[in-house]
Amino acid sequence: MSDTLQAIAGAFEIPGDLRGGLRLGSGHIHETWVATYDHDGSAVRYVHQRINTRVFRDPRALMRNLTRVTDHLRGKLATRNIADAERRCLRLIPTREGHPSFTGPEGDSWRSFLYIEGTQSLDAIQSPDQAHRVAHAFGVFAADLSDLPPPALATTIPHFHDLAKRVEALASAVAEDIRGRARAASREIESCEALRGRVSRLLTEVGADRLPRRTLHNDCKINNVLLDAGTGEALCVIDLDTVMDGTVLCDFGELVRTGACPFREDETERSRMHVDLDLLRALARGYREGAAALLSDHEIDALPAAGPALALENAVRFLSDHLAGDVYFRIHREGHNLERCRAQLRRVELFLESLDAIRAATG
Ligand code: GN1
Ligand code: MG
Repeated sequence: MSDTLQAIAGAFEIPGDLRGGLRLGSGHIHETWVATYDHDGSAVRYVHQRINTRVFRDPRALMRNLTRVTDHLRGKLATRNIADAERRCLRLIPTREGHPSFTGPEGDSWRSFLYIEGTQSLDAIQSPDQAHRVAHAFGVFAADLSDLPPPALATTIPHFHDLAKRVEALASAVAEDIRGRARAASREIESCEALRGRVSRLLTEVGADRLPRRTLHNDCKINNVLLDAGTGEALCVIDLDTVMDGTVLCDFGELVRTGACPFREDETERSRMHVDLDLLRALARGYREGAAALLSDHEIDALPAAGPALALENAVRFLSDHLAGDVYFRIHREGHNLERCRAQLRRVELFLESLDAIRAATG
């Protein structure tokens, strides 16, 4: 077991002794462990996470947001009289001093959650029914947060979904080219530019800059919902770090980028890349039904622009990070961020090619 884990285990309000821990590998940002504790002879599992403070510069503000959001969601569950409410909302475990996070020996920030047993998350959607469930969970999440009492949540990452700023950052990364990678990525750099023009026109058409701003999840990747491993029911929305002010395009865009394109985020085989309109239709129906009366006609009409916009935003971000030397997204091999970028650029093209069908599927 890692010494790191051993060192922080005692800091949290967790009864029993640490027995072991496993590193979870799929997130791009934080470092996550699942740890087992022996509590009077029974095994209880917790999640420990080292917060990436290069990405989240103010971990205290981040944790204040999380506390408010999970308290609010738990209040909603209480009014619904649901038997297994504990499996439907993340439970933060405070430190022994009563703080939501712990500063470790190296000055790093840690937080802990109760592990929700008997659940799984999906890296690929298998059926329209699954798509509907996942999207519905994010829709309900948005509706539930629509009456979060003021003040507004802290902005955990400034300009997170600001495409113009992301494009500017790419231009700087190209100009600086600190790893000498720009030449070999010239095709992708050009594609980003060309697609940016088309996506911007689409965003103007749907009046994206006039969309209402709401408290939204902002990172609705399909694997950010836990499903019951037995019944497949969508139980709990996770990864609440970017819950803050946003527009419906950010939520729905991430949903369709990850849920309607049934291939890996870093797929390299072009023939596998396609958009599944049945899945997209199910995602739209699920999100709209979950959000119920929340969305205005303007927001619903804007949904077709979401996929192209968010796929492009991610392409630009992956490419910038590739050029900057892979300092933001965790990579698993050389050139990984460039591969991710290419697969996002292909998503943008596919979405743009299917725009009429997408309009029909989201309306
Ligand atoms: C990151 O943390 P994770 O893996 O759910 C990123 C998202 C990107 C996504 C691309 C805080 O999400 O914005 O869309 O990777 N999160 C942050 O897969 O930057
Ligand atoms: Mg995330």
